[in-house]
Amino acid sequence: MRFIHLADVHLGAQPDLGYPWSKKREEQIWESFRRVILEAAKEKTDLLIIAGDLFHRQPLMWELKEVNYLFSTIPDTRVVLIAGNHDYLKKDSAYLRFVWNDNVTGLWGESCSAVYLPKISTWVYGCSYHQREIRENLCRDIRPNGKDGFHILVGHGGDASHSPLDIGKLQAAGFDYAALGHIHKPQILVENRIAYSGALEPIDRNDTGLHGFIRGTCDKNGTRISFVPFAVCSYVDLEIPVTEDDTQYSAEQAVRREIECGGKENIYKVALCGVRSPEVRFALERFANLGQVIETENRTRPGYNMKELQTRYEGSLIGEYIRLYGGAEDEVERLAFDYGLEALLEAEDAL
Ligand SMILES: [Mn+2]
Repeated sequence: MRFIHLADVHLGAQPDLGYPWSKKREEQIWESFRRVILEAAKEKTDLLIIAGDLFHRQPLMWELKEVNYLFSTIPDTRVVLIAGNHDYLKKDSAYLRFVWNDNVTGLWGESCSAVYLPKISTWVYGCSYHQREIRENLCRDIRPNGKDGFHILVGHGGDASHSPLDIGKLQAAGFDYAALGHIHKPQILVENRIAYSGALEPIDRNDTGLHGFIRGTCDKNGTRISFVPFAVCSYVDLEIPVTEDDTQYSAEQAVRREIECGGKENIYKVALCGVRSPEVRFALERFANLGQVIETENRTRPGYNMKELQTRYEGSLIGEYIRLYGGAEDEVERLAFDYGLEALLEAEDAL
């Protein structure tokens, strides 16, 4: 039995609102979902599991129609989905009114229930959010029913206000596989047994690293899973080391080069680090125009020659300042010291 485990697609999300690429990102999320369906068709996937937050908010009727159309293109794949905290089942949720294709099952109950899929001898267990927050562990008491077939649990949550999980107990429950959603970073918690697929596409700048889905099989030898990178875009922490030889233009060139290598489709958080020449000024806003740059930060230190300064300014306010505060080891204190020294030297220059 071959399955694909997805979660946190967040259709309808508009990442990085206000940035020029926001609309494109919104479309990429839909497009990646469509590509997964094509992938399921190509791989002849038996079961597509969607572990919550398929939508970023309450789904609209036209959105469900689009999703259901895509499901109708894979009639031999059984689709099982639950609602998460973002697309939770409000009283009048369109999820409940919608008439789904034959191959689609929503586990909409507030507590765990199971559906049996005879063609693939598989039981799928799960429940849905009926409110934004759930403080008890929804999976606590659920066990495989002991009948023949594979037993798969679908769950959403894992933090204090969203169904906190007990991984040890979940493992002891004895499911062939637990397909989890809510945490956007993909992670295999127990090898071949319990995993977060992570968000299909990263949804905001905190979702750094690779994103995609989990592909797996269940057979008489057990369960095998692997993570499949699939997203078209990543948020990348880009650290640019500078030296005392660097200037604004040379640093810009380094950023350009890194973005070229890393992929222009990605979104970058640029941080300059290292020791800069005290005479160099970095205009951070200029780095934002070199690609899809969402953050810029200057973490460099000015490379003052302390000994030389102290000798030159001995007996003056600057010399005294260096003597008193120059030994700061804490990062924040050092930064404060640098600012102070810079201000004093500038004032000195202005005299
Ligand atoms: Mn969630």
